[in-house]
Amino acid sequence: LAIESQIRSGLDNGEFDVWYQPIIDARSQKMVSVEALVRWPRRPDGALAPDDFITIAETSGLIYGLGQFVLRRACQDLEPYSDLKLSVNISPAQFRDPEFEEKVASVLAMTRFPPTRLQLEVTENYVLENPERARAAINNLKMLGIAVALDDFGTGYSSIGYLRRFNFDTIKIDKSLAGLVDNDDQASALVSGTIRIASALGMTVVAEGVENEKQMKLLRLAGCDQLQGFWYSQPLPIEALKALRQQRH
Ligand code: G
Ligand code: G
Ligand code: MN
Ligand code: NA
Repeated sequence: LAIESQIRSGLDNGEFDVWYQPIIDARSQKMVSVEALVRWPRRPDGALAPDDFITIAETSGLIYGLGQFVLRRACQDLEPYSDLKLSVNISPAQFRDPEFEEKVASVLAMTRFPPTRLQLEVTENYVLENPERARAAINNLKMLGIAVALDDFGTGYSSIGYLRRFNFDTIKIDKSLAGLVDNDDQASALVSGTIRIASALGMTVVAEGVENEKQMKLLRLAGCDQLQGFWYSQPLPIEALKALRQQRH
């Protein structure tokens, strides 16, 4: 409860930040997109990990306000950089709001951010929780021109079947799987099989958690379209992202 009320006052007092991790085109090695990641540099006891406060925000209903904040801030920050797409994480709880799609549309209108530059990342939990609502929401978003990505693929029950049943534009192979390609043959086979199937279904394939050159090369060779990870960059504040973008343009 203590953290809950701190999140609430943190939102009121503008304590949250949004950082951006570059997503790199595997062929050109240029930055083509960024993933928005919320940060809370909380005083006086230091930063609290997003995993922890997002869980609390989800169970307390504060995720609606936090999610709106992240989307609005990210659209505002990225609007001027028309060569970059923007990918934003959405909690399953946010989709329970029947007006979710309308709220996204109104943030886009308010920030003048083109829907075709926005992608929303959802995890399979979201699809499992309410498949009918998931299908409808994904289709509504796509009708607005927004892309939808299946995040964290390779954790949990991740099934190839979801790729077909729901019209995901993008699949993001989780770092716990993609990060093994340089030293685990089974993981490597799983990754290349996933890439082949997703590509055949017309999806963009992104590998997360790329931490070294060998992984980068193996994932590129296996057919990943885009790469993301510490090998390229940590998540960065908007000013640092702007500086890096000049170099990778
Ligand atoms: O950097 P990293 O520690 O940011 O993120 C930890 C986890 O928190 C990841 O699973 C990530 O998807 C999630 N996360 C980060 N930012 C957001 C956000 O704005 N909304 C939601 N729902 N999840 C986020
Ligand atoms: O769950 P999701 O995929 O949205 O979470 C992204 C998380 O992965 C963030 O916490 C981000 O900081 C972290 N991350 C990004 N790149 C790397 C990487 O190369 N290695 C590791 N270990 N984590 C990473
Ligand atoms: Mn993500
Ligand atoms: Na992930």
